[in-house]
Parts: sequence; C-alpha cells; structure tokens
Amino acid sequence: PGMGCQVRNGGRDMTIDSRDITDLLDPADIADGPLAVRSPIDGAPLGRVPLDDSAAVAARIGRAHEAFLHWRTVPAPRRGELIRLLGEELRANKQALGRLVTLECGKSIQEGYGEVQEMIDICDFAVGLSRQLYGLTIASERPGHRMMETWHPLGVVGVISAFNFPVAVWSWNAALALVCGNPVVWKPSEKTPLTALACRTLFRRAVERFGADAPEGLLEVVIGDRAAGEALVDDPRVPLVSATGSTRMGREVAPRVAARFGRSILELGGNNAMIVTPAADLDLAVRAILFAAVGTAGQRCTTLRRLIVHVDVYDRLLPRLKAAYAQVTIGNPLEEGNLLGPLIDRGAYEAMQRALDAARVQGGTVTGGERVLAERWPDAYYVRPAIAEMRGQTACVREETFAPILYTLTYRDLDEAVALQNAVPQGLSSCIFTNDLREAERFLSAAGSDCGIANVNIGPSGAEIGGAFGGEKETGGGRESGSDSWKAYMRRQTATVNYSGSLPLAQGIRFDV
Ligand code: UN1
Repeated sequence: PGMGCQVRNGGRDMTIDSRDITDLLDPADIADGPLAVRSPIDGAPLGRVPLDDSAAVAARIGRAHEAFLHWRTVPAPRRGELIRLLGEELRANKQALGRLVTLECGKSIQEGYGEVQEMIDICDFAVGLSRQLYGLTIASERPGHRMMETWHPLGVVGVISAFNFPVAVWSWNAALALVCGNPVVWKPSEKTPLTALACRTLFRRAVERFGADAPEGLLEVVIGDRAAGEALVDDPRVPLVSATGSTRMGREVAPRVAARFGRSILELGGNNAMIVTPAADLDLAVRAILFAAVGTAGQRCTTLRRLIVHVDVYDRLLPRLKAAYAQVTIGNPLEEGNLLGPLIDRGAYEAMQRALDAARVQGGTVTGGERVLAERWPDAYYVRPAIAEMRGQTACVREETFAPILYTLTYRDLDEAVALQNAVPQGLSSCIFTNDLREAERFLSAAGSDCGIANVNIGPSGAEIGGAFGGEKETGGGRESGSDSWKAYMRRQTATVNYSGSLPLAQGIRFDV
C-alpha cells in the first residue's frame, strides 16, 4: 500500500519564462556548445553550453593568478566592498536567481529562494569579516622583541560544487575567499552550469560598480568534464581546493591535491540521524523530520536519513509521521504549493530504487518510493518519499543514497542510540529531540555525537551560515561558512621583530665567537 501524498498533476506545463534565462545570462554564455542542459522538472532543454578543455582551464587559472597579484594588495575592507555590492546584486535578483535554481536543480521554489538568501547572508557575514581578519600579538621570551601572527592572502581558490546547492556553496567559498584576498576558479556541477553562469553575471555587475581596482580574473567559471576538474585539482597555482560532493569524488580529489602539498576543504557525504527520546515533543519532531527527510527531495548533504526512535515512542511516532508524509504535495516545484519536486535525473531514481530493493532484502519494510507523474513527464523523475522500517543498521542504512529515503531504527537506552548514530562512516550532521536536559547534554558531550553539526530539537539540515559548516570522518573534515572558517583561506605568517640593540637567541642559546 502506497503512502498517500498528493500528486499534483494539474497546473501548467513547466515552460521557461524566457526572462528567467535572459535576465541573468549572457546570450553568448548559452550559445551552441556540446553540453545540453535540461530541467529535471520536465526534462525540457534549457540551453547548450560550451565546455572548457584542460588548456582553457589552465588559461583561466593563469588569469586568476594574475588577478591575485593585484588583489592581495587591495586593503581587506575595500575587498569587502566588492562583496557588499555582490550582496546587493543578489538581493535585487533573489527572485530571478531563485527561480533559475529551481528550474535547473528541481528544488521547491521556497528552497530556491532560501538558497539565494543563504548567499546574501554569507555576503553580509563576509563584509563584516573583511574588517576582522585579526591576527595575534604574542609575548616574546626575549627582551626588546615582539612576535606577531598575520593572516595573508593565499592565492587562487578552486571551488568544486555539486548540483544540489548549485549557488550557495559557491558563495560560502567565494565570499570568504575574495575578502581574504583570493580570486576564485569555480567548477560547478555539469548538471547545473546555468546557475553558475548567472552568478558570474551578477558578480561582473558588482565588479563594474566596484571600479578600477578589481582586476579581471577574480572569478573564472570552468564548465567542463572530469578532465577539466583534474586540471583544476592538479594545478600548483591553486593552493586551496574546496570541493563539495560525494565521498567517492573526495577520495580522488584529496590525494591529488595532497600530492602537490596543496590544501583542501572537503564537504563530502552525510548520513545524518535524529534520535527521538521518550522526552521528545513529538509534534516538533514530526515537523522537523518532514522538512529534513523530504525537503530538497532528500538531496541535501544534511538530509535526515536515519531516524533512531526509543521503543516506547516508536508506535506513536510512526503513524503520525506517515500521516504527515501523506500530506506532502508532489509536483512542479515552481508552483508554490508543491513541497516535493523531482530527483535530479534518472541515475538518481535508479540509485533510489536499488537502495529500496536492498532495504527489503535486508529485512526492511518499505512504504512509498514509487515513481509518479511519469506519464505526464516521461523524462522527469518524481517519487513518493520512502520510509524504510529496518530491524537493524544494515549495509544499506550505512550508505548515503541521495534520495528521500528515511530508514527507521529503534533503541532502548541512550548510549545505544548514540552508538548507532555514530556507527556509520559519515560524520556531517546529527540531532536529538528531547526536553530532558541531561539527554541533550550527553548527546552534545565529548562522548556524544561524533558529527561536525549536532542539534537539539532542530533537524540536521538547514544550518545557518554563522557557524562553521562541515563534518568528520568520510565527510572530509573541512569547515566552510561562518565562525573562523576563513582561516583556511589564508596563510598564517609568524613574524618576530627585534627592536633591541642586541641579538639574544631563543632558548638561551649562546653562539658568540
Ligand atoms: C549541502 O547540501 O551541500 O544546512 C549544503 C543545510 C544548508 C546547506 C546544505 N544550509 O542544509
């Protein structure tokens, strides 16, 4: 028996409002090229885009490096001014860019706008930061000496981003990189090049308003395949590569960057859990689960994938959750009322079905997961969100499948729940629903969640930009966005100044002739 869900077949065919494209894209950007871009909403073509080969990538890195030589000398607060202008462009174009995000990656229009808001937020953060790239003054052990620590621009930052947050992830990296004095070479997902080109348009407008001290080459967008990505990852003129995507991708990128002693910031897979204890507010939990497991069609790195529920509340929670799932509206994500749009493509749909088959074989009971709207849009992949009730944390539960599948498990005591939550290779986000202070604090303690993000009475997704974003273990260990993540985008210099007339050596060493 399927789980209700309201499948919205009505409404107009998707069709692109031509302004969505022309407002934000230069016609030359979407001239005939080999890469055909399609909307996951109905499979319709959105345009064709030229591709960069490795030589073109090298040329872009060269331009960015030239830009670096000038940009590093522009005072940081002045660099912040460029990001302030970018934030203004984003504010003025929030609707248009949000719609384009939805067109190209299929998330609900509310989430499309939300993604642009996240960009605006990080721009605001970065503007303030541009006056707070603080170093330290350190007490020297020698008389007449001063030690200090200064943060300097690093060089060209390579950004590799995924289809699911096609613009926000770029902005977290770019806003920080640029105020830190670094140009950006950005390789977006091949599934979402148009939103990247639209961001470049907005960035260019900001640069024009900024004036002469913004060199060309502060932002280069690379649209290309694997070879283009490798050219970016391997280039020694790129001291930092910030890559968001699958753990598989990270396993290839990290050793290549390390082999040339470059640095990387990795944001890889997540397999995020929620623990629901007997002291939880179940109304709150149901709402949080719905957004975190179904939102963005389960295609966030922070999506809720595992629900670990105390045996005493499981039989109360699950029926309520299923009733809430039945209310989910599935359909064209451009229409405001629809909460669940399509998966990104056929490959994503097939991976979901394989995971659900595995769940059944591994003893699970699956509700939902069927394809819908296939007759109306044979080239688009809409699904009912699935709940897989498992008897244990089997192999399929420990893997990240980028689709709306929620695996449920039960537990008896909190240590067991925390152990289950930590017993996966990924370590991005986690949460507990409880009104019991002791349970919450145990979950947040050193012996609690092993993830980069741990929330109380909030789902695992939808983080604010003010905190550092990222996770442990196979998630890759990188941190982006708020807090002191900016330090990864700069090089630290320790300087000792001697203003005395003598030359005392550290550690009291004597070396006189
Ligand atoms: C991602 O899915 O790659 O916390 C990023 C969140 C968003 C970012 C998700 N702010 O869900």
